[in-house]
Amino acid sequence: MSTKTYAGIPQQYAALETSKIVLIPVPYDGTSTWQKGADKGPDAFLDASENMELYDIETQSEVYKQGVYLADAITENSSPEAMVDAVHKTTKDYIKRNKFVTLFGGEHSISIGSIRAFNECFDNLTVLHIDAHADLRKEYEGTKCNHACAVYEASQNTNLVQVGIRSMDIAETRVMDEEKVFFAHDMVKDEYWIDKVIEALGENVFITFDLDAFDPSILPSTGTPEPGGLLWYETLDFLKQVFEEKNVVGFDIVELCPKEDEKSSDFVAAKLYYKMLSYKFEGVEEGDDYENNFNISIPTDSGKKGNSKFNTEEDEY
Ligand SMILES: [Mn+2]
Repeated sequence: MSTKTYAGIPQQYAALETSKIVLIPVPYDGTSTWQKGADKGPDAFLDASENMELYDIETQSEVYKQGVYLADAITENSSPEAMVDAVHKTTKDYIKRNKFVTLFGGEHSISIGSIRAFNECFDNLTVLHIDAHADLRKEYEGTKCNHACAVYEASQNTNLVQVGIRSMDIAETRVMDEEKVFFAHDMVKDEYWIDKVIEALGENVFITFDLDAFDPSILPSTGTPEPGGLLWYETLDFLKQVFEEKNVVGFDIVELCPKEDEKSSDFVAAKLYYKMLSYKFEGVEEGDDYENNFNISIPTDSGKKGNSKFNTEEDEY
């Protein structure tokens, strides 16, 4: 077993039993269509994280002390479907261990598995999809598990809210719910876009963050960059409000495609991840218990609301 820890944090903050947070790397790049290299994303992200300072000035916190367990990377790549199944199973396992589960890709197809797991574990799930691309194709190049299909399933069975979109195929307009899509060209002219997005979200929110949502000027190292994206501080403002006002149940970050001579993108990804954790655990003491409340609405035998700790009867996986 590797002794490597997330961001090089001391082992005492990295054990599975005591960590509130789990990080699952998914170095998968099986279906990307243009620039390859998203499989190198997790390692570049982890390297940058090790070189990052771990005191967050804004929240005055050191969120790593809540415990971050670095799970074994998911390396299943025999087919896109097998990879999605592996992500789904592993994600669900850690949710059931009462962890705050996060994933780092890999290309966006990994999110089909993570969203499926969260949707099974949390009621009325909203998927907040931050991306340059709509990713609403039902099938692409012979599989439903292509990166271009990342949120099609979510569009059918969750409250899908899409933010930062500026590239799509005309066929996707038939699937898209325009009421819940925030196009980049509208956002730039609307000072209230953050409030409007938050209004569209339900209580339980899973965030899937494709790094190409950022403007290529601040994050060029991604497979399919698109001009006109989000900048750093507006993204943080937005995320901070989402974490404050909603119950964010987990998140994934995907599509870092690192380049040897361009390290700043790796650091943007590392910092984004750490910021999201810092917002999630703002005001939580190290010694406080963490309860992810998965499936809390499923009645127990006594008819009361279930406590996730005792809600393991559907362990068929
Ligand atoms: Mn994208």
